[in-house]
Amino acid sequence: PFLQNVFANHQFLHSTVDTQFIDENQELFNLKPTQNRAQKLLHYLGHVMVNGPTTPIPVKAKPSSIDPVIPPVTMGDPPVGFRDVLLRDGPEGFAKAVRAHQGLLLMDTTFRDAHQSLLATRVRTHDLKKISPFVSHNFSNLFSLENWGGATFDVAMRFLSECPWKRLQELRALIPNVPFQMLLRGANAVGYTNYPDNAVFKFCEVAKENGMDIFRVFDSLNYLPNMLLGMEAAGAAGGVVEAAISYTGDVSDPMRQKYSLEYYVKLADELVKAGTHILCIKDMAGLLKPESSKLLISALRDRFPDVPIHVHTHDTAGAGVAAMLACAEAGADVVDVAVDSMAGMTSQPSMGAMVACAKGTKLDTAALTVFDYSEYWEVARGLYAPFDCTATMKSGNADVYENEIPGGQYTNLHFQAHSMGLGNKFKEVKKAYAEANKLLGDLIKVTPSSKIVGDLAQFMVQNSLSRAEVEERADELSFPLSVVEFLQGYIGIPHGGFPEPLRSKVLKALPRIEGRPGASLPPMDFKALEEGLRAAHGDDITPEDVMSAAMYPKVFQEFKDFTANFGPVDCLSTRLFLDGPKIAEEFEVELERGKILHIKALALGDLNKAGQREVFFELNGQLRSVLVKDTV
Ligand code: 3PY
Ligand code: ZN
Repeated sequence: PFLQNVFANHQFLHSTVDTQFIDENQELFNLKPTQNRAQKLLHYLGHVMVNGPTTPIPVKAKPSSIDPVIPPVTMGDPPVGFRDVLLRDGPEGFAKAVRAHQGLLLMDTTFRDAHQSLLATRVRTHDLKKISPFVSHNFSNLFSLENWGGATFDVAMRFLSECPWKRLQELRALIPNVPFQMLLRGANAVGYTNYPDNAVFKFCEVAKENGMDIFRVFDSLNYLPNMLLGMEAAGAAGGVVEAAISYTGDVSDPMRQKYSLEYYVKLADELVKAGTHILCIKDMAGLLKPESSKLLISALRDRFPDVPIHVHTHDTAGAGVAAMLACAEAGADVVDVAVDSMAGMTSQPSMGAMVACAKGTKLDTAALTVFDYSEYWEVARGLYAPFDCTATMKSGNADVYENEIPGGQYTNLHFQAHSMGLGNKFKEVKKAYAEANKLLGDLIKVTPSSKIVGDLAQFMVQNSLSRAEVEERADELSFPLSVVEFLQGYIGIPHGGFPEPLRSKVLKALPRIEGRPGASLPPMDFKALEEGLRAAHGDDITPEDVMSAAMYPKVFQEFKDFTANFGPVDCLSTRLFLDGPKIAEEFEVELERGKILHIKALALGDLNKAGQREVFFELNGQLRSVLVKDTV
């Protein structure tokens, strides 16, 4: 590499080389990082070849050996999109333009919720980037592309060993014209628990600086003070505020009065009063039916004629397209879909189906090149076979109207139940989930309240406890910590208050938080956090890193340690990342634009006395080897 740098040097090639040459061309010595990164990646590949992937694999399946074909993209700048409107007119002008738009607008969830629901959130930046220019050129009439937040922040670092901020930056550079949308868990930001207020504000500020546009803000209990905090944080950052009411129950069922039409309209009143730019109904479990959609959305439309309404759902029962069409007919401006090959079941309803159903009506979505996009994802999805829920889940299920389990959690619980090897376990868990929900007072169930109900359900199944038994023996049972903390008030106050006498029986003398949990948390000291990170990981800590550590201190540290050891694994193709190369396979890895490594896997050595294997590669024509401990 040193000689390559020398020979590529313009002055070396074209002028006299004297002793000044070295002084003036210090970049010739920029060798170590590249060499280090390359060697570290060989170490990673060797490790995967010997021990299998570092990320846990829920399904015994290999990534497909077929690479997705990237559909051609026209030359030149992408067409003008809604992001151009947003940049020109600001959030209020953007909201006006959305409201004034003729026809139905779509948000594409393929980059976030669809794979969170179907593929355990495992889709990597590598595969998102490849299709991004196509999205920018062919989907400029999307309302937005949901590509960040929710579980993706945590999973990027924890399981994919990649930086979530880098994903955002790279996608932003490739898609300048379509608004980006993220899911913000209100006072829980992108985590599972309440953070100090200044952490939520700072998080939104850094997200906006990195290219985020629209912040869908929800709270897992629809607890208004938490929602207002998230909305303020997103608004102060200059983002579009999309306050989301999490939907549960059934407004068309007179027997389900806890979450009635009045309840939703009253909450919407508060959110509109607080200045939300867009109002969202977040149907995380896919409970909206055509009739309830009509009732709810027309009530909101009548009450707020000027506020854009956006509806999110999951297709778990299979009625997603019907429900979203009913929402649109009742006056919703935007509905959520995922591209066909990443749609259905616990994901969003199909984009292609929605486009076709709306075509030629007043809801027409205008031409979208869905089929090429779907083809890409159909093949790309095969790379994620080790995480694909369809390995065990063969269809959706209308029993979701009874258990009300959110899409992503439905898939997770299904995986878990099947990994226990008992065919009927899932049925039992679902029944227990519904019972646990009743025990806790019939909650809104979405991250993290859904995890609390899920934990209680698992606890009931493991200990063969019925709802009546839990109620009776509440003062002597060792409940999961998440349940105890919920009852203490750690995530806020549920609609209708805490369940009694259960709460008193469980908590006894334990402290209770009054009001909004974040209000009693001391502010986070970012300066001290940054200094600690510099001491631990060196000086190249960025403001984005500080936010990652603020959200997930341990996960961030493990991610940094992993990268120090194994290099930038996000540069590897998904097959290499998950499965490593085959012997004699030759491939290229682009470390950064123009910096390409040519690698060939040569051989796997025998086990030595220290329990290691030597793995041999050719790197840019030179023989290299790494020693890997065999832990299998
Ligand atoms: C999340 O919080 O990640 C969700 O997708 C909730 O629906
Ligand atoms: Zn969702």
